[in-house]
Amino acid sequence: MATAAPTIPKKVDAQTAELYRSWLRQMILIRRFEEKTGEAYSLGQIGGFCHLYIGQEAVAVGSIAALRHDDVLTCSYRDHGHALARGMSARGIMAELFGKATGCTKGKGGSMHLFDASKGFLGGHGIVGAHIPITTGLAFAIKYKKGDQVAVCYFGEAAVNNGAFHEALNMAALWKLPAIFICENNRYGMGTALERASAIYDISERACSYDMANEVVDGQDLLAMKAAMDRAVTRGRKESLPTLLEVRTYRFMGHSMSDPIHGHYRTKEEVEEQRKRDPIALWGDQLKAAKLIDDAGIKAMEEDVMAEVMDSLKFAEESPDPDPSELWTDVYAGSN
Ligand SMILES: Cc1ncc(C[n+]2csc(CCOP(=O)(O)OP(=O)(O)O)c2C)c(N)n1
Ligand SMILES: [Mg+2]
Repeated sequence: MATAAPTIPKKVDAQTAELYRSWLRQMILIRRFEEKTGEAYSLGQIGGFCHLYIGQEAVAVGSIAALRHDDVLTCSYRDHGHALARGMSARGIMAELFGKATGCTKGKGGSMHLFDASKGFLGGHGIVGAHIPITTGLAFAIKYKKGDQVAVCYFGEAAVNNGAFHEALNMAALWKLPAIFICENNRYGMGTALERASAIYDISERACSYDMANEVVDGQDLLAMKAAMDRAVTRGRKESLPTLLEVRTYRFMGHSMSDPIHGHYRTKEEVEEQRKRDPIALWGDQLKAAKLIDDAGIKAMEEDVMAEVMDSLKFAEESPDPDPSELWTDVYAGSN
């Protein structure tokens, strides 16, 4: 790892303590939300593809915590966690998964295409790597308009095999754009031509023939993720320079709902070993050690989160299907 792992300072003011607890709540929300998503999918309430983010929560929560509301981001189809971390409502996301009219894109996008321009959340993209050049374009637009926002792109390590990745990073480096490329290296890229896992390491070494700052980050460590992202955001805002973060993480579930958790291309032992570094448990333990929360506090948080998730489920179940005439409308017609 490039830098020593940051820890919670000895003295934390009340506002920071609240912020730290809110990150734990966000991660628990993503976890419980997706567990319910998995159940609803198995019951046939959710159709199409559905990729869970369980195990990777600290990446989205830690990095999005470093952003401003007017920054923009794109991500892959594994997008529920990023959308929740960005503050999109559990109701709007769950209804979208159910294909309902009240979903964040009126039921037109589904799991892989969550979108909310008002939050700078520009998708949810089903084509591996397609959103990487789009993000370079977003960063170009920011620089062209003399803004100080950053454009962030989350993608899996298998996207690095895509020519568009190299073009997009090359241009961002040459044009000195405020882009942050976050490679979520969860070790497996499924659904390749050979239908087998591609364990790919050292993305940074492969990718950084480009003139761009890069770091390898422990994605299960929330504070490490936040600190690396802070550095990348400062570089983007103050110097208009891009960054590549290769984040080492792991997904605890299968690639998608049709993929087994283990047995096919990874062993039960491997998954169990990785589960020992569950990002939620790690952050919860850090907060407890710093006496910023106790077991009763975590229990109350769990209950509060569960109420929010169950509310989103009820909302999605009771919401109407989109009217067929919606086939011809544009969710964002008239918006900028
Ligand atoms: C251009 C393209 N090729 C193939 C696919 C099929 N596909 C869907 S997910 C995936 C694996 C991607 O793995 P990775 O980028 O590591 O992301 P992860 O699923 O691990 O989050 C593939 C090959 C696709 N969606 N788009
Ligand atoms: Mg992967």
